[in-house]
Amino acid sequence: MTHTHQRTLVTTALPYANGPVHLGHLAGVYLPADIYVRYKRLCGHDVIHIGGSDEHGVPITITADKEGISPQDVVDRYHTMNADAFAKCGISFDYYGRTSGPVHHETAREFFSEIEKKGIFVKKTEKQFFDPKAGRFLSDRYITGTCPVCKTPGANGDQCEQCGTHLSPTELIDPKSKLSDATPELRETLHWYFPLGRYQKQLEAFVERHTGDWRSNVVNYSRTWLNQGLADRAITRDLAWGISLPLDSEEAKGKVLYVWFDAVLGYISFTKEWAEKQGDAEAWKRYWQDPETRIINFIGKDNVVFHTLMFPAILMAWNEGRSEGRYELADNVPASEFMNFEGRKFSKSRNYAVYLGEFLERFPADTLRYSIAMNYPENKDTDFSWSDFQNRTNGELADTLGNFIKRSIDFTNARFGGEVPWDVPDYFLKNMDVILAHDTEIDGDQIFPVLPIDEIAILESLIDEIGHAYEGFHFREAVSKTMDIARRANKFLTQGEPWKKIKTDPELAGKMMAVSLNFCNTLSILFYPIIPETCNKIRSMLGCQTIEELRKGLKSDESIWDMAKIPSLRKGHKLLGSSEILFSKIEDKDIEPEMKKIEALLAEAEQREAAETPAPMTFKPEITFDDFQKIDLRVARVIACEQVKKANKLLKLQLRVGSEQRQVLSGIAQHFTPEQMVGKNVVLVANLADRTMRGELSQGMILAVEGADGRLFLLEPQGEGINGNSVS
Ligand code: B3M
Ligand code: ZN
Repeated sequence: MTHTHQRTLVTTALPYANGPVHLGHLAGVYLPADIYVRYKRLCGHDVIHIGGSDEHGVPITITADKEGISPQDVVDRYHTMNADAFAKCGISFDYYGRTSGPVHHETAREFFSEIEKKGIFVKKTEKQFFDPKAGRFLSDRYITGTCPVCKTPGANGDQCEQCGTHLSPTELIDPKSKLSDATPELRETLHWYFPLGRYQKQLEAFVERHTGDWRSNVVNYSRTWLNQGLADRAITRDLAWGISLPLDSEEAKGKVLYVWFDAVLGYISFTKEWAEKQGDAEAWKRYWQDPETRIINFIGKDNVVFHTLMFPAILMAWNEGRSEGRYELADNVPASEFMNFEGRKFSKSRNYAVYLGEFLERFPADTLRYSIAMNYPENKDTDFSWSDFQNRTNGELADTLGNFIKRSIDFTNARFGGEVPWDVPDYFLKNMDVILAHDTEIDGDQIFPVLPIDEIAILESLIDEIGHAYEGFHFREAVSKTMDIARRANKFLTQGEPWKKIKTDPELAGKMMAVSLNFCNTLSILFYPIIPETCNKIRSMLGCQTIEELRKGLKSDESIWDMAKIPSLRKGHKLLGSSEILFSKIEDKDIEPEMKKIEALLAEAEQREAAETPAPMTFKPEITFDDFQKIDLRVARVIACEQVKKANKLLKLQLRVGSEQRQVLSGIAQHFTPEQMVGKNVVLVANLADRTMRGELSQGMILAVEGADGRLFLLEPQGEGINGNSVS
């Protein structure tokens, strides 16, 4: 594994201070990042975790208007709420900043000035609605009117909620300002645009360089944008809330930076604030301007292009023509998929969410951290549920881990005077498989029970595997392998039955307890990234320092992680002498009110969906039966499939249609991999004129239907002996 001893800067997407963070945010971004940095700290690596609140943007001003308070009040409320919830959840930020703070305003303006000075921005005048009463330009969301499509009043400037049509505010009939009820006027306004296209080549090279080590979703989203060609993006807004432009000119008046332009720079501002707090104001440069540092941006999939294209482009613009003070680009952008809850997407606007702070008022953080880590949406959306939470807490945390630790400690306290009764040989933990599987002798004694060999792996290599999984951001793999070790330890104790052996062979029972206690110590290290509070409780019962105390006493490159591989509790080591229950079980009655609440939310959502009259159906003009008969639809089978080079939407399919073979190009590459396609039955329009796309011949098309959230479903006929037959 390369890189492991380098300096690492971890950032997490800055949640808008416009609402409480929910479990979906935690699962996709903050928990994995925290697990990662805790793992790195255990290893003794130089790592910091920088996060904070995104406190600008139009939705915050809308909330403020709705509640009749100032935007500052809104962000103060949610910044505090979210920082508290994260702290309660054990998310160990080295710094949690705010984009409304002075250091950030200064940093963002410095970037703007630098890019302005170099003449990189493009200025363009456009017509935009202006509220003459309020004296303000209006963003789309501030305009309402009658929908031009379904004629319903109260449509928004960007979309009609009644019929779902996407609108631009100028299309509304009888537009009104939401601020004052005035009829808005179109006025000319000037905006600064960032010419992303200027960095097209550099950005392509950047994405290319990381293809292979970045997740495929990250590469794919970025490529889709790159392939369309990068356009100019407006980076200023006519808005009263945000970072005003560092220009005195008349034309810059009343304008602020577009929220995404400033938000990504928050990572840098907050690192500066962190450095200041360390008493080493220049320290931030080690993390941002040293090629030896790895920068990792944890985000959700909806934020990918801002981090792989826009943020890097801003840094490229800064770096242009500079030999000093150059910023480094991210090494990895681990973007998560989404974690759903009880089968549905979290949605703040639809009020379908379980909020982190509220959750932690009822259940301990570690139970949540563990259950969510096991549901980490690495490559696909996952689903979390109350029953999942209950089962994992009761079965894995309480019955397996908790039970093993408590029995080991209680039995030692009761029968061995609270002391480790034996010196476990160093090689022991490393060679568990051999020892446990073969009833092998240690020091001449046949001591341990036989376990089936496939149940046991070599502990040291298992610990290394877990470390590799963390380094590769494979959190579910790491966590489940960690629980496997607890399972093995528990089995060792359960099947070894020292409580029986103590009557016939107390020395053997003592050896078994010494092994178990060292397992407890090992687990208190290995589980630390996932359930830190519990691990320190275990360590206290074992009479050991907390992980944080232990870290303080070590040199920076000494690895606590590696200490999990050796039995460090020697003979005579004194335990605390008492124990506590680590996880209380979750009874049905504990989660029943929560389930009821979810049911109510689901019912509400369904009602809302039913109430939203679907868009009026518009069908194509009538055709005759003879017209229909002209279309030759056939069942075909995909026998080979590949991605079309340089066309990330297109798959090239080879189809078997009865005795013939056809080649068809289909724009489904973002929905299906070539591997998924091979072997499928599809419906082929067999008599469509040939076409050439991207220099490749396409002989027909295959049928599919779009579902919710833009998902695509193929028509896949089922049945024996249907290949080549016509569909009618
Ligand atoms: N606040 C969007 C979001 O919360 C945005 C992220 C900023 S990261 C610099 O999804
Ligand atoms: Zn409408």
